[in-house]
Amino acid sequence: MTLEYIEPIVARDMPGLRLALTAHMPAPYSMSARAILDLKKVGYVPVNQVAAGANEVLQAWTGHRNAPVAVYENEAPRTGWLEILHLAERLGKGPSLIPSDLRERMLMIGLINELIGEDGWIWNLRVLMLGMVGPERAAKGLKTNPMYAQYGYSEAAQKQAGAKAREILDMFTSHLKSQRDRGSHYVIGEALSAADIYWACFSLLAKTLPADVCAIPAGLRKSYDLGSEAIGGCDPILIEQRDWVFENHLSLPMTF
Ligand SMILES: N[C@@H](CCC(=O)N[C@@H](CS)C(=O)NCC(=O)O)C(=O)O
Repeated sequence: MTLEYIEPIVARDMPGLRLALTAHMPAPYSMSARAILDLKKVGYVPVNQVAAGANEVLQAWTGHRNAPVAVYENEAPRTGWLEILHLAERLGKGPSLIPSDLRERMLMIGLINELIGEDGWIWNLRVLMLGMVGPERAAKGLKTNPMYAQYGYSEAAQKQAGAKAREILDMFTSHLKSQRDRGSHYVIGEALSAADIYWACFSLLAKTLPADVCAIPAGLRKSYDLGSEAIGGCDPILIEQRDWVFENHLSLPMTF
């Protein structure tokens, strides 16, 4: 089952929440924004963003070329995971995905930021993957594919990317192990939080899901797998964790 994406030219004049998504692939920033909104039972109109495309109309409407972009009524467009999470909390219902305990909240925000924020695990993994085509093609990419410049690719960045990504993933692994030792199956404290959802969605970059539950386009699957291998794979606890979250709090197969 695929999602029905509305073109930006139509969506910009619609009311309510419009959510630009990298269409037809399990792009984790987009998938996680959807997962958070779905869990909070917030409806939205999926809007088409073309991966690596110029996305002129989206850019003119929202000021952003990439995804996700959440536009609620006539409010300013939101693109960061934390602002989209806060919007979901404001518009949605059910238990909060943000811990009420201050220390847990700080830990959750810091941890998610390390995993998916700028210069975090996924950011560096992406730099690594963009460079996997070799320096010559990557140099060409800097001129022809907006993702290279937008996501900080350079030969120098690529050289450091693997170690930076590894360090963060190792930190997350030891954090998860200490949670299990404390008897909790959740990433933060003893309840479901946004950290569980982000990890599940982004875990595809640690290990892809089987084709029957996630029909990733072949090229993208290869690139995700090679990226993960390049930093030495991941501890099984990270995969057990995401499988458990999918089983208990999210649903499969993934649709996109
Ligand atoms: N705005 C996000 C980052 C979004 C992002 O990295 N999006 C990527 C991954 S889904 C994307 O749109 N890629 C396709 C493209 O750049 O065309 C943030 O600040 O956390």
